[in-house]
Amino acid sequence: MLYKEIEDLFRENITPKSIYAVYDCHVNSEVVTLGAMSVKSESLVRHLKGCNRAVLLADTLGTNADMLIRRYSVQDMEKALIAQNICARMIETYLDETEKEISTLEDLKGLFAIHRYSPGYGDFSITCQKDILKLLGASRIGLSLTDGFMLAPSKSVTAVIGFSDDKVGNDYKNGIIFLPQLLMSAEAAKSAFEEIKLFMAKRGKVQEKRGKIALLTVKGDIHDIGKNIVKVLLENYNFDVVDLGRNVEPSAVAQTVLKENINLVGLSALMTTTAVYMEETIRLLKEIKPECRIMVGGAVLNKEYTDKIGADYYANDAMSGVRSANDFFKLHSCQFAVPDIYSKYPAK
Ligand code: B12
Repeated sequence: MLYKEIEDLFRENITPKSIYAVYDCHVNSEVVTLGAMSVKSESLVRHLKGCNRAVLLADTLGTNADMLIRRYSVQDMEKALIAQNICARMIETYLDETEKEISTLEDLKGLFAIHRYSPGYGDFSITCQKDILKLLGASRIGLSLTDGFMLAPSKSVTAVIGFSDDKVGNDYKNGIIFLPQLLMSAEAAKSAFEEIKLFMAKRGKVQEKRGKIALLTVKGDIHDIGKNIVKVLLENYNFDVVDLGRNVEPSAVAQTVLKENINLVGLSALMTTTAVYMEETIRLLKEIKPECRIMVGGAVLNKEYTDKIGADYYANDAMSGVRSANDFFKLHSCQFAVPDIYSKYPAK
């Protein structure tokens, strides 16, 4: 009863306001850029990876909420605590409503939202509130900052919402679906693409392949779940994938690359003990076909290590692999002549 009474009082007296804007989102290995704002934050980079658009938003319950809480704090501590709780719930509900409104924007049509992320989460510094408020012109809804970078009025929230065209990838990242569903959706998408290809072939519209890629798990390693996901996605994006399987000798990779005139190779390694064979494979490929580029992935790797062993692209998930392949084939015309030396590197 008391709860309801206080809640009604807040509903009658508060005037929630929100302000938001859509920006192009650029994410490199260290920095996220949204409009005129650049943020160096590992956790934000991880969160927004794969997003091409992002929304900055600020919501507030307004000054009356603070005033009522202050009044209760002086008169009755129990009521003050209930009021705090009601406001926390109200601002979350209001944020959800704002988010619904944002998802209908014409600029974001066909894109899927990643859950909102606020300054103070991970290493996304609260000092960034200053830039967010400035960019949004948030003084128009009465928002300002204290010296300690806290929002005033206090029942206010700023956040970033990333948008990308990869629904399944987003849901996996958000913990809504897990590995089995990821694999099932990859298979479902593959079947759908097969149907589309058949349909187009019947109508005489065979889609041209976007480039040939050799893909494999390196010598000594039999883990191929990740590699297979990468394969399905690359094929779905119309790349021609030559799958060499798992536990593949460096010389066998070299032979295929020369024989099929392949200029992009994807290597997977899941164990520290097999990462060394990744290095060996890269060394051999650079020796026999210097123009060949190598993208690598697998849970044990990181960018620092893969730079050291001479990889050209590092992908921590399958979609990043697709993006690397896109970048590569955009940059390079792949009409290289077939060299005649592949017979020198027979598979063992
Ligand atoms: C499933 C699994 C197995 C399965 C493999 C089945 C299969 N067909 O792949 C089985 C049971 C056979 C197995 C065996 C072994 N395993 Co195992 N295995 C795992 C496990 C649980 C999951 C790996 C996985 O599939 N992840 C899911 C996929 C989707 O993720 P991913 O491979 O990283 O791929 C993603 C990205 O990395 C990226 N990616 C990956 N490759 C590439 C390539 C390119 C080009 C690109 C662009 C992107 C990309 O995209 C993918 C999709 O987003 C891991 C533990 C873990 N949680 O990682 C241990 C793990 C990898 N296994 C391990 C070990 C030690 C072994 C064994 C040696 C155990 C044993 N004593 O027998 C053997 C290996 C035998 C051998 N010679 O290879 C260790 C490795 C430790 C280390 N740091 O070296 C791990 C880390 C477990 C542990 N914590 O100890 N394993």
